[in-house]
Amino acid sequence: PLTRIDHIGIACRNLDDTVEFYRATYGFEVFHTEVNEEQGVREAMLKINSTDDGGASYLQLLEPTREDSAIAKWMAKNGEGVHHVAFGTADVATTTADIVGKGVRSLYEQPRRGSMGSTINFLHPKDAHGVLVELVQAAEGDEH
Ligand code: CMX
Ligand code: CO
Repeated sequence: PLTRIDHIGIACRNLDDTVEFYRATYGFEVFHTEVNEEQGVREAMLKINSTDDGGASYLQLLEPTREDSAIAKWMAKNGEGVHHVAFGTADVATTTADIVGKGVRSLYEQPRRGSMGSTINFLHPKDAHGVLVELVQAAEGDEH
């Protein structure tokens, strides 16, 4: 089952400027930063709250690292803004298979690496009422 909003993914042109906006405007601090070359992003995770499944909810600020990345292509069309919604699960492979069984396409055959050692998959926005959905299994022992 899906048990939390794990994060909301927000595309931005300049990560440092956007991090500073979220700090100065809302008081949200950076919890973690990393580069994910496979996804073509430099990202900052801002922790918003813990969740009752033992996990947490974050904002994920995403700056593209290359022009052919999903985020760069999306921003070329849409500009900055909300890019995807991520739901948390204890078992991303099983949850993805369950949802694929309901007729929704996943983007990957096998889960890939996400933020903070998590494993992730995505659901196609055209099968999900226009929302790109990410499914996230937190790293082992990484329940906050
Ligand atoms: N939300 C909603 N709809 C979206 C979308 C999004 N984020 N991205 C694309 N779409 C829609 C487009 O508007 C388009 O619709 P129309 O055909 O009606 O115009 C359709 O989906 C196809 O879009 P496209 O621009 O042609 O883009 P692609 O098909 O090449 O890629 C997608 C779309 C979802 C397959 C690609 O972005 C992808 O593989 N995403 C998963 C990986 C990812 O997003 N990584 C970055 C985040 C990493 C992280 O969270 O850790
Ligand atoms: Co994400």
